Amino acid sequence: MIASKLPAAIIGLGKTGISVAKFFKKNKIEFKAYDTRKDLDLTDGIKKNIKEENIILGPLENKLIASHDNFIVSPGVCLKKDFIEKINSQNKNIQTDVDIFDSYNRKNIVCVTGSNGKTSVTLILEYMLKFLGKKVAAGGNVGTPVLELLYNDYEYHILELSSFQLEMTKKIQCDVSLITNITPDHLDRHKNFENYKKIKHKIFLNSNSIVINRTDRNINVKNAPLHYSFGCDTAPNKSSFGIVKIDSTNYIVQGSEKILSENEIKLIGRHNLENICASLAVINILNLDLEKAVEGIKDFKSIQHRMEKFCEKNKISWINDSKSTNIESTISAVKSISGNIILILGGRSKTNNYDKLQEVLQNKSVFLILYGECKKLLNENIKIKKNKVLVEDIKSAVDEAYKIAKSIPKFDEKKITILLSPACSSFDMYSSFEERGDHFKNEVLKKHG
Ligand code: UMA
Repeated sequence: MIASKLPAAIIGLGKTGISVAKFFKKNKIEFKAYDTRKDLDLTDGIKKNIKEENIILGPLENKLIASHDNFIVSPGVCLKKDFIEKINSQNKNIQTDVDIFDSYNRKNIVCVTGSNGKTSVTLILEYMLKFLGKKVAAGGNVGTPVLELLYNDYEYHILELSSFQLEMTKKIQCDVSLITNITPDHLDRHKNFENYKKIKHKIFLNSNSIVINRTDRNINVKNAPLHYSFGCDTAPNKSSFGIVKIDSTNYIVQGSEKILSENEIKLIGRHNLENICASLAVINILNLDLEKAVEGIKDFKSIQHRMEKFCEKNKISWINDSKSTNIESTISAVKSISGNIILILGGRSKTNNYDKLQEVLQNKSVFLILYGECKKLLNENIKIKKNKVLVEDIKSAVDEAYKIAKSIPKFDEKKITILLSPACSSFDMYSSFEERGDHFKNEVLKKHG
């Protein structure tokens, strides 16, 4: 795994870096730990796993780089950083926690990536496998660093891998891999869409079999190994899954056979039907009990921060979809709701082009509340003339949303949904989308729950 007399260097002391330090400590591998943030608070997790004399904060100088052969880099560290260029120019070995996981040859590994829906598919798969009585764990971008999975004997490992994690990972051998969909995201880091697509496709490189979204033209697979497919259209054969609408009800089909109706599940939205299709394709390829997995998913409730209906009172439903940090994800959220929608958008913008979102909003009964760093940009770019308010923060957005909901005339029988689906990242005010979602839920429950 680490073949060198010099200590390894861990870069980044967030969740990933701490998990690598813990793993090295357990396996008696010498290391030093770096974080380029000079004022980093040494958390309990850091102090517990790393001796203070082995922690170096601030810029990573050439002299320090020369004292290591192996660098284990956290996903938040970008390839363009000058110290990464220096490490490469000194021909040192850069790897990730996923590479270390790979070197342990675990069995039954499913890798999931995609611009949207990857966490949902990961959690749905974990749930289905548990329902089937398997010992399973999910890790990676979903929140538990992959190395944490090595401390138990799991039968199945579901790894959610983001483009950040795939970028510097050399190899991940898996049984099944899956890309949910690809739309432009994180282009500030990955330079352009072509490069982003290439990074996502790395997930297929060492996979025994793959699951393809046949309706996404950004996913290209030549000479695919054994593959099954899913999509939001009809399913072409028995090894594929799709969605058909019959008498205004959506059904999941396997080939031509209806296997699940949207009315039988608790998850909201057509995009979640697609996520279930993708997961069932994996269950099928793994040769597991598909019928039982379908039964199991009927009880699966919403996932935190993803179309999470957490409060319903006085005919008003509150939904936390803080995980929607790009336009496509917010579009799916809005499309999945009927009736009056009070939509909270805002945060740190990733683009100047909101045309596609505007198009969808124009066909809906929607009130917009724009908050945060990019509220003015959104206001200029989403040209719905009325029903739009600008506020400073989430707290004011909650108050404003409630006021608007109350002002909708009683004779309007349509249901009212207040939806936080920001289409932007949370980094203007929060350290993560989870923190933003939790704040939103707290504000709502404090006042209106
Ligand atoms: N750091 C440096 N130098 C740099 C950049 C960062 O030293 O140039 C340091 C920071 O100061 C900080 C640490 O690195 O102390 C943070 O590391 P990190 O950003 O890699 O974050 P982790 O805490 O290790 O969490 C990462 C993922 N974060 C990112 O990819 C940004 C988590 O995904 C993931 O759950 C976790 O590993 C476990 O695998 C979060 C995420 O935001 C949910 N993902 C993005 C997304 O979903 O859009 C990709």
